[in-house]
Amino acid sequence: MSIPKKRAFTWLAVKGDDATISEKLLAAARPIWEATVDHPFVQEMAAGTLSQKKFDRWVQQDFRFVSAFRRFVALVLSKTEDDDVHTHLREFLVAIETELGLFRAYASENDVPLDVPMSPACQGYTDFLLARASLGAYEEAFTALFAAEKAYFDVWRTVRERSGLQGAYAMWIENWSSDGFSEWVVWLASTLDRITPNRSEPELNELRNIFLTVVRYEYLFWDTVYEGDDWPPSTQIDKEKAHEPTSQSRKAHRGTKP
Ligand code: MP5
Repeated sequence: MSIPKKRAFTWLAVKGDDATISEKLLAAARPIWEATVDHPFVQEMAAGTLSQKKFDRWVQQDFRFVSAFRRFVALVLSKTEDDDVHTHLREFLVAIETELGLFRAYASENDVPLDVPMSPACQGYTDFLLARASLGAYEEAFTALFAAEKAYFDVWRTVRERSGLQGAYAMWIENWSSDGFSEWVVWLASTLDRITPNRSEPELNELRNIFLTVVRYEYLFWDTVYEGDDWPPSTQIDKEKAHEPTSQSRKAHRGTKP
């Protein structure tokens, strides 16, 4: 790719002219990325000190996220006839169903309701993804997919590097930090690089904006489940519905998890 000497967007030069698009996007997002993989939720999960309440809030919101995310993935798939992309995204959609099964099993075992409203962050994030995949170009939607998956992998890989595969969260850590998931994320990066050659600076800048927005939402997602940020009480529609598992319904499981 030839880049004009006088650049309007300095991020293109972050890693030198021979860097791939995926490398440049990651370099542009580095400060938010570092804050995300070092978020207190991640630190406490790795240390085994994360409260059950916060973990369950993550289960609830991630279940809602993933349920919407599969529609996003299906929209990305609908934008291309690339055989390799079809093969990978179809397999990914099957894996997502398995993942939703893990959430359902945990929720039923621990009496954690899954029919909770999305938090403002989760709502904004999934709406952003669905809008990009509905209205944006294929490359834009694919950039958002790469960002979301890579961000999740790096968070869980960080937890794994710090804590190993042990304790109450081992199954969850393994799910998003396995070698298989690592290969999937590498494939996403190389496919993004393959489908975005010779882009103009305005087009690259749009990909950058999408990438950074997804990364910001990833940070916000962790922050929200950690802090318990919800819609302000006066804006809640169904005040009867508990957003969190009731202490009554949790009884016997408490002692076994952090
Ligand atoms: C993913 C996720 C990864 N589960 N949750 C958030 C907030 N971001 C990314 O998606 P998947 O389908 O679990 O790989």
